Amino acid sequence: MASLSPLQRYRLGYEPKLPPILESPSCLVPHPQEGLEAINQDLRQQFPFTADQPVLTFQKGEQQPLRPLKVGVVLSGGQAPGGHNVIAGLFDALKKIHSNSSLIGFCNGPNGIVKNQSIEITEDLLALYRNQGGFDLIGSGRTKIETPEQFEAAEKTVTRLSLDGLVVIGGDDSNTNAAVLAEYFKQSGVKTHVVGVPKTIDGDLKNDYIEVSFGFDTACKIYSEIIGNILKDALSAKKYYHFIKLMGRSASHIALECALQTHPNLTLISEEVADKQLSLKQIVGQIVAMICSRADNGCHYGVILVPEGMIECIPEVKRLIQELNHLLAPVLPHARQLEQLEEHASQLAYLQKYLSESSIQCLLTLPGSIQRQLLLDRDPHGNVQVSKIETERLLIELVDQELRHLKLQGRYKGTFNPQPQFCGYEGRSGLPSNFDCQYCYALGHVAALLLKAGVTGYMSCVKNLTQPVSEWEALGVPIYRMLCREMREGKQKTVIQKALVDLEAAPFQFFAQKREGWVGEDDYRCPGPIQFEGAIDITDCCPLSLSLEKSMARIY
Ligand code: FBP
Repeated sequence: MASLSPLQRYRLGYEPKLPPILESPSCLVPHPQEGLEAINQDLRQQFPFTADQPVLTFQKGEQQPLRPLKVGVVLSGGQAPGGHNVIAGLFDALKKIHSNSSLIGFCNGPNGIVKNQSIEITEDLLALYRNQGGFDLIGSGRTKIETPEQFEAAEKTVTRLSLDGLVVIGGDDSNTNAAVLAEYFKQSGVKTHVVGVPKTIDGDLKNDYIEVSFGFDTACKIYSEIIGNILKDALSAKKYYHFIKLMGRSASHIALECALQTHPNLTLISEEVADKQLSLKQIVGQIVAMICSRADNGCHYGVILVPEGMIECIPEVKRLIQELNHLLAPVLPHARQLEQLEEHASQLAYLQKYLSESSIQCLLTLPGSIQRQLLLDRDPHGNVQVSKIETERLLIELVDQELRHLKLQGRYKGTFNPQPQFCGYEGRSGLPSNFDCQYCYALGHVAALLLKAGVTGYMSCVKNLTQPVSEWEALGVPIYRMLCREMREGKQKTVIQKALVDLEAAPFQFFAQKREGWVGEDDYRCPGPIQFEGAIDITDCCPLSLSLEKSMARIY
């Protein structure tokens, strides 16, 4: 464990509030308004043991004599602030169930389950991680348990450790994996029950039962602080255009929330790009139009937010990426042959033989540095690493070209000094906001209580999050109910569908009403750093987009 700053040390002592139903002895009962009619018949065959289960809610109950539980926990995927508090909530709830309960942490993600690498999480160890950011207590990883050998290895591990339960803290893929693992253990007669917890800063694990995934709130608050500061700097210096790329692999929830928090001059939303089928030229045209209209008013500065996943939503780039992924798959010889060609021009000539005319045209319009990223920066499956493409630099280069062109024609008289920025990893491991500390602590409790009740294949859920913690509701929801069949990489797969920004819903509609004003008005807003002490509407507030969804944003 590294040294702690005074604030980190202070936060160790923070006591997250719990909804009253999780404080007192409780029992689980089927949710009165939730029947089984929503069950998807196609999926039922894949989940014969865990399909027909009800949504569960909590009721006050009698304290029963209980036995100790031995539970494993794993962190899966990218970091999200609050992960340590899920573990703390789980640990504290297990100890309340029985003081001899124990918690085993699997190291470095699901691979720790496959390889049986684990540590016991004790009170002393956990005491150094309460309310802290990061996933460094046990680490995380992106391995998926999918092959028959991996399933067998997982079974061996949980059996050898004699686990009553396994808690999987992860995003859509990891929770799908949790449902499959629950079914596999049940079919194999293994006693270990599996419960999932919804995590991802991207905010795209969201449905009727999950109002927001944990980590989204803190990450957006960290990014919004940075953006607010940049806006102030832009307004003071009046000389730079900042192009800020924001994390969010598929959905633009982060970009939308940050735009609502800070009011930059232009925010691109991937879902709108996809919906309107905007070409790269049209997107560049929008930015150029904004810069020209501001220049007409004597403003040669501004801020533009760009979601990380947007590049894949631009129709012609999407087609190009799909063709490249197909062509450069490891089973084919092209990737190796391409790497052997030293000259970039020879690589382009090679590709010309295999890519469609429109994709070659698209590739040639991109700056050389982006072309190289598309061709060489690939994951082990041969796929383009979309999140690594520097979209902010791509836009800067294309906007610059267009402005030079307009200048030559005498249609633009401004100066364009661009600054690229990326808000990414710094948002994933910061000190969690009070909202995430409390939400995660409650999620950990719900996970423990679901395991105590002996159910499997469930997701820990907490709702009514725009209200004070005392009014939060706890639920156990069969993960199965969130699953669907979807085509991914040319194959039918069982997945939890990613929740993209809904262009009809209140957060986007509100943004759409306001954004025209933000182009010229400099209505910049500085949320400042996350506050842990002070007025509760500043310290404990939830994401603005969530408040808007529930139509109760007071801020505007
Ligand atoms: P999860 O969906 O696993 O929570 O991760 C999300 C994310 O932070 C994305 O926003 C980003 O594109 C990606 O992880 C980066 O992944 P990596 O850590 O592998 O660079």
